[in-house]
Amino acid sequence: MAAPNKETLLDWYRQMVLIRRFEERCAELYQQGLIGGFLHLYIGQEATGVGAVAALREQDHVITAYRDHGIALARGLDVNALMAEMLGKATGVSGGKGGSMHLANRDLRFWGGYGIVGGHLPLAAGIALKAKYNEEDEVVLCLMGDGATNIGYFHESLNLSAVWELPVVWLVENNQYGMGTSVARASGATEIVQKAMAYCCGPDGRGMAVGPRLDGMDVIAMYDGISEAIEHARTKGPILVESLTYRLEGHSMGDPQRYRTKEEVEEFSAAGPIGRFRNHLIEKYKNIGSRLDSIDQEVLDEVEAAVEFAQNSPDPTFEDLTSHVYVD
Ligand SMILES: Cc1ncc(C[n+]2csc(CCOP(=O)(O)OP(=O)(O)O)c2C)c(N)n1
Ligand SMILES: [Mg+2]
Repeated sequence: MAAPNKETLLDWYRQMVLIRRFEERCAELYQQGLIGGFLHLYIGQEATGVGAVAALREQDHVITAYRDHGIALARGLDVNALMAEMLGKATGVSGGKGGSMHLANRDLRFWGGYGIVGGHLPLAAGIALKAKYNEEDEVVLCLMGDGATNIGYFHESLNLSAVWELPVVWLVENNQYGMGTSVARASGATEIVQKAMAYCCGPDGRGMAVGPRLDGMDVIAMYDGISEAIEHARTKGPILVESLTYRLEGHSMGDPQRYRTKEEVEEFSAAGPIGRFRNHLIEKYKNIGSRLDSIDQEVLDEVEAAVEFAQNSPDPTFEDLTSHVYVD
């Protein structure tokens, strides 16, 4: 695994800032009533998504839950088409019919966001089974929340991936809460990687690898850890990895957040992934400040252009809305 060079690091910085600004703008549009349904922000978790997705090769697959904007942006989906999807426009990545929780792009092998907690895990196992069956060199990265690890689908999917030695990286984004419930109140094991132990020790060494607990606020640590996990999945089979991260906003818009203190949020905010990476870059490269400032400005302009594109886009027609619903 080659160490990322300066341009790669700057690109990761750009991606993290893009996710942050894109979502801040989405929150405003939601409050103006221009985005409907639910809106779950990824703010605070950017380093996990950007570092993990950067480790994927073009032929690999990625799938996640409803907190999916950051993964979509990191996988390189078109910013205009993503914003258009948020606004339910015909030019959106899912034709305006999915919205925030159902971003996807088949060409980029991003199989989407899913609203049923744990519901996409069997799909991830299925994609991995297809790759294995066809002897294709492809790995599936399946992201999920800590809450999803208490769901039956989690255990069924982990079990099958171990039995069939599927090329899948199960990545738990432990942001410490599932809605308003802390991990300690909902999960028997609070070190979530330990749940892989139940599927680790099959005959002939077959089974799930108990992966590392990664610093999910450090994009480089995420890239390194997931790169190794992908190599493991390619050559040996499934692995469960945990990212320790934090959601800085509410579960979704309008969450009064009575389950945690302002001080706790402020503490994590001060050690947030973007500021931390910015400081790292400033320490590592002399005179990079102006480069970072211009990236910040370019991203702001890009997001504003995407909002304009989305607002000027047509709504889906009646025919659009009634297509892909029933088989003719
Ligand atoms: C099967 C199912 N049960 C309950 C819900 C309601 N629900 C939506 S999100 C959520 C919390 C999930 O938490 P976690 O997996 O940690 O993801 P996070 O929101 O923290 O990213 C719950 C219980 C649901 N969508 N699906
Ligand atoms: Mg969670």
